[in-house]
Amino acid sequence: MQITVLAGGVGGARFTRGLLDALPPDGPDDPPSVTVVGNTGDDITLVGLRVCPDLDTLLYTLGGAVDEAQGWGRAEETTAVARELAALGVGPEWFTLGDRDLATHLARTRWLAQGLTLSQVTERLAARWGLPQQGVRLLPATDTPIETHVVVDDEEGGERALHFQEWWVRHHAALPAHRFTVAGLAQASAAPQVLDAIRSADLVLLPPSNPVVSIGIILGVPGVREALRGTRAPVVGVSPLLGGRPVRGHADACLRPLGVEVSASGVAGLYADFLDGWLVDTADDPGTVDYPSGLRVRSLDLLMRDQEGAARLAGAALELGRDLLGATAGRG
Ligand code: FO1
Repeated sequence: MQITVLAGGVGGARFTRGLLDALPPDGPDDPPSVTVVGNTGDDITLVGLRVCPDLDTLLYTLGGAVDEAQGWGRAEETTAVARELAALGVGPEWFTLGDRDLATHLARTRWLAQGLTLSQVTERLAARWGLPQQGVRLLPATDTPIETHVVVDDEEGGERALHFQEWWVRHHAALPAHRFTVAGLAQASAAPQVLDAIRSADLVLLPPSNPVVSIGIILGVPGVREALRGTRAPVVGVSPLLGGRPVRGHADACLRPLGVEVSASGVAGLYADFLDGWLVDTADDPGTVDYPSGLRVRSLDLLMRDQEGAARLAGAALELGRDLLGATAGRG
């Protein structure tokens, strides 16, 4: 079974790990294969190094090396280099690059400088973290460098653009965003295998990642939205909002500037042109909430409290996908 997942950072990584736990054991003739298309709009160049936070969160989480409490960065991390850089007054103090994490950025930057594409770099990093052995292929949404910027008020009554990470980490998304722009997106093309992974999938899944700055960026890569509209695979998503609130992060602060209702239904509307199934929390049960017509909505406890919870949620997404495939027609 070929499954393609469009993922952002922490929520996307935890869901994908749950998916691998929930998939039936490898059928000898049909080993599951999961292609994860990772958001690269969070990417930032710091102290001359290319940092890809969502790709690294996926690598570390699926590779069993993530700091579980934070959801990003390495377990057992140390910060000797970051402290030395701070003493030297180098690099923003609001974004900490741990010692082990730095090796990833040094290797990626070195390989990019040698002419490898981001896809090729990511393939090498995925091999180091044993993703192929799990039947997982990790692709950046595009090999073209892109960066999400957030337009906020400046002090003179005008506007200024912040790198997404500065808005998200330094300001905790508290500066009201007028809009989001993605430098480089217009010139970007989907990374090799991305569009094919969507078109030839048996199932496409959208984890509870941020619909604007994670999933939304992937959808903005030319060709992706058309591929989602055209794929024969059911497209099943998981609401990132429970009762109108994000579980973590600041999806609400991202939806408001777009004038999108901060709700499971509002987010479904953002995906309505390609979405077939939608998992929502019991607080947003379709019996009490209206959803776009034609959408198969199912409600359950959406919270991924731990790895087992993520597997349960991913299992529900798989089941909804199977029902949509008609494999078990007749079940409600
Ligand atoms: N998030 C923070 O809140 N503070 C940090 O200092 C920080 C550093 C960092 C370094 C590498 C990396 O891959 C991620 C890092 N993050 C940090 C998380 C990052 O902002 C988020 O993972 C995503 O970019 C948003 O989903």
